Amino acid sequence: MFPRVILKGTMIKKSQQKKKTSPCNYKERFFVLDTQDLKYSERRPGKKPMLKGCIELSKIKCVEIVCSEIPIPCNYKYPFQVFHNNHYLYIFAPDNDCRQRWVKALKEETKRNNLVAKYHPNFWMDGKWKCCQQTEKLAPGCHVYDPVGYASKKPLPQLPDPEMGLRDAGQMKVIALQDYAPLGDDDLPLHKDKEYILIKSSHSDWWAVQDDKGNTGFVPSIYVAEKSSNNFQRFEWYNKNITRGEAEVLLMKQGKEGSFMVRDSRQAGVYTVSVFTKAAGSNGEKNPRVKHYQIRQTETGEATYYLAEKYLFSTIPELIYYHQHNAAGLITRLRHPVSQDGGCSQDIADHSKDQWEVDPEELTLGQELGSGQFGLVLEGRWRGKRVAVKMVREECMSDEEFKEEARVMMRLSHCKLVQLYGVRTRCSPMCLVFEFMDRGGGGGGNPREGKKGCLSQDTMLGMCLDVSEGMAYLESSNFLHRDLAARNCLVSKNNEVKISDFGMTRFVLDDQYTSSQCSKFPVKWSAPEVIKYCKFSSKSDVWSFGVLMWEVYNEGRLPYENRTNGEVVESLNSGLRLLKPRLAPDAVHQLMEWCWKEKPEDRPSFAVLLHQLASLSDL
Ligand code: 4IP
Ligand code: ZN
Repeated sequence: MFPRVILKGTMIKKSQQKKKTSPCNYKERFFVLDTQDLKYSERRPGKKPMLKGCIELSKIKCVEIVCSEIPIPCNYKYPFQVFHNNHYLYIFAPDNDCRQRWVKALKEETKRNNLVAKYHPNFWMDGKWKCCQQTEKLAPGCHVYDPVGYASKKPLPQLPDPEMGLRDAGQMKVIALQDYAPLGDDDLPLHKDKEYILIKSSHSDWWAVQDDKGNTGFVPSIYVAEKSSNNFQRFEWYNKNITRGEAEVLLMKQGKEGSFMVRDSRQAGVYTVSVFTKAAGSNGEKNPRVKHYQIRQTETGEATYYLAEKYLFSTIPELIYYHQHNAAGLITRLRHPVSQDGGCSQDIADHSKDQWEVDPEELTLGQELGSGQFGLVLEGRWRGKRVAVKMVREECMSDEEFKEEARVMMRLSHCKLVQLYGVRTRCSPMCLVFEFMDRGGGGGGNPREGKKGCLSQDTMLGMCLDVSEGMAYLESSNFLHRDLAARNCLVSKNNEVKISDFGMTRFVLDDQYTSSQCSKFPVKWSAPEVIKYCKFSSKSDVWSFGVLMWEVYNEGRLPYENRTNGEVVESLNSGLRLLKPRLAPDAVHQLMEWCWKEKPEDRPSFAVLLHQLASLSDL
C-alpha cells in the first residue's frame, strides 16, 4: 500500500538546468529512494526538511556511474547519473561504495522500464557530450547500457600480495567490463570499455595491466576480459557445457515465451542461440518448441557477428543485447535468460497484479464488434460503462510481457487516447478492457471508413489536432506508439479522434508483423531508421504521424496504394516522399514534409506539431 524506503542519505546534486537560463550549481540534498520515487529535500536545522524534487521511478531510463577525468567542482567526488523525463540528474556520492549502492539499487528498481539501449558514460558539459562530442543534449548514447550491472554482482577477491611484482607477459589486450576504483596504492583504476595491456596474469584474482598513459597496477581479473576471445562466461544467458538436447529440455521446462540461452555449438568456436516459443508454426497451429540459431560471422569488417538478419555487432554480448530488445528476424525477442543452475531470472511479484485485474463477475460480454491484431473484439459492460473487450488468442500475444506493461499503460490517461481500464488474466482467453468509442449506432470506426468528399477542412484539421494532442501526451510520458496509423485511431460520432493500440506491437508474437523484412510490417508508415535498424523513438512516431495526416487529407486512401513494401523502401531511399494530397493546404503539407525528414533529429516533436496545427486552426 505505502512505498517502502530502500535507501537514504546525503549527497550533492548538480542543477539539472531544465531551462536555458537555469543556473549551474551544486547543492547538498537528502536523497530518499523508495519503491516509487527518488526524492530529494533540503535539510534545514530545526525545521522539517523541504522537498525539492521527486522523480517517478517509472520515468527513469538509465542509471549509471559517470566516468570522467575532469576535476569535480564539489566536495563529493563520485558522480553518477539518472536520466529521466529527458533530463540528466548528476548526483555526487561521498565515496565509491556509497555510489555503487545507489546505482545498484536504482538499477534494480528500474530494470523493467523502457530503458535506453545506449548511454553517455561521461558528462554533458559546455554544450557537448564529453564522451562522444555530440552537441545535442538528447543525442542517443554512445555506449551500450547494462541495465542490471552483471559484473558488479561478483564480490571482489582478496587484495593482491604487495610482493607480487609486475613482469612482462607480452602484448595481450584486455577490456574493462566495468569501472574499478583502486582500493590500494598498487591498484589501477579501470574505466568501463577502455582497453588495457595485460602485463601479468599469473595470479588468478588480480591481474597487472597498463593503461594508455603508461600507468601500471593491479585490477581484479573479473573486471576485465581478453579483447579478442569471446569471454562471456559472466553472462547468465551463457551455458558452456550443454548439449542441444539438454538445452531443449531446460527451455521447454521454463515454457516461457522467449526463454533463451547461448551455448557452444558442436562446431568448435561457434555459438548457438536456443530459444523457446509458442508462436504458431507454418501450418498456423500453436506449437511450443525450441528453435536454434547459429551465431554467424562475416569474413571481414569491424562488426562481424550476426544472427537471423544481417544486423552486425562486434561482440556476442552486444548482439544478444540487441536481440533482447528486437526480434529482428528471430521467432521472438530473447526475453528471459535461462541458466543451467539458476533457472529463469526475474518474475514480477504477484501483488502488483491486483491493481489492473478485472473481476470476471463485473464484466459482461455482448455482441462482436470486429477483429483485431490479437483476436476478436466484443462489446461489453463493466461497472456500468460500455466497454470494448479485446479477446486475446494465446498464440498471438506475449501475455507475460503484456501483464508487466499493463500497469504502465493503465496509468496513461488522456482524452485523446482510448483508455485501457483493465485486464482479465485469470480466465482464458485473457482479455483487455478498453473504453468504448461510440460512433452513432456502430461500434466505433476509424478515419478510413468515412465516405469520400464528406470531410470539411475543419474536420480534417481537427482530426490531425486530436491525434497530435494525444501523441504529445505520449511523448511527454516517454511512451512510444510504434504503430501510429489511421487504422489504429477511432472516430466518435462527432468526429473526435482517439488513438488506440499504443505500444501494443511489442506484444505481437507474429514474426511476419514484427520484423521489418516481413510482409505484415507496417513499412508504409515506418521511418527509415525503423525499417533499417528497428530504431524506434518519438521521432519515428512523428514520421508515422506525417503519413496519418496524409491519410486524413486523402480521406482514408491507402498510402503508396499500388506499390510493394520493397518499392516503397527504394523510393524513400532515393529521397522521394508521398505527394501532396489535393485537399491539403500548403501549410499542412509542409508539416507532413517536416515529419518525413531523413534524420530523426530534423523532425519536429509532437509538442511543436500540436502548436503548429493549433495555430492553423485559429486562422
Ligand atoms: C535551482 O537553482 C536549484 O539548483 C534547483 O535544485 C534546480 O532544480 C533548478 O534547476 C535550479 O534553477 P537556484 O536554487 O539557484 O534557483 P533544487 O531544487 O535541488 O534546489 P532541479 O530541477 O535540478 O532539481 P531548474 O533547471 O529546475 O531551474
Ligand atoms: Zn556519449
